[in-house]
Amino acid sequence: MNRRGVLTVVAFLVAGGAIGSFVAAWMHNSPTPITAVASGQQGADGGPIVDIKVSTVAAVMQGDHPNWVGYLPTTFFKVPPNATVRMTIDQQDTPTGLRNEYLGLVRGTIGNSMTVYTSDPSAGGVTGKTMQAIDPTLAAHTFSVPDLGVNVPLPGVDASNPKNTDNFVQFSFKVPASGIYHWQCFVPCGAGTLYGLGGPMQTLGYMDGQIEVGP
Ligand SMILES: [Cu+2]
Repeated sequence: MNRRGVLTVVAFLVAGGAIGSFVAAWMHNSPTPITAVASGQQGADGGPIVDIKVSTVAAVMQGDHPNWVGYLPTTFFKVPPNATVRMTIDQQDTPTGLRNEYLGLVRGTIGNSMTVYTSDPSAGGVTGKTMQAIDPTLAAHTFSVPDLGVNVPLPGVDASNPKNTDNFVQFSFKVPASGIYHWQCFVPCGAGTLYGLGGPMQTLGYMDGQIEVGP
């Protein structure tokens, strides 16, 4: 092979390597997760009880898509093995409604129930309402982990009631000893996209996330 042939081969190899490493870096790039906060309490099975607090908002107002609906601060969670994860979701969005009414049922949480508060329960002095289902047309989002059988419909705020700016939804669910579990919203809340299922509904960090179980 002449010198020119060798240089051509080398140029192809260098370009291929650069493209490959770019693709690998892009595919393996995931945001920093929220690390669940230890409560010091133990569940009935002896596993730790940990807390995760997130908000659902109509527009995230940051990043690449400030107008998209999303869970804040992120949808990536890290929790310890065999934990009972106690979620508190500050739900601030109005209803869109579910297409599949079955998802209006609370399933897979401790007691197959959730507790809904009209103000932050961590501030105290507020009594929650324990619920096992909501009217499917009133769902703003869901928190659903199909592999763990978890589905929680999050009631939308009442836009006609200026006092109802937040619904705080609290529930707990168990995770196994290890693994990565995908979670997502099942309300077609991606306004302006085909059937409401595009954009934020298809994108990790908005209406899709993952729960990493590990030490
Ligand atoms: Cu949603």
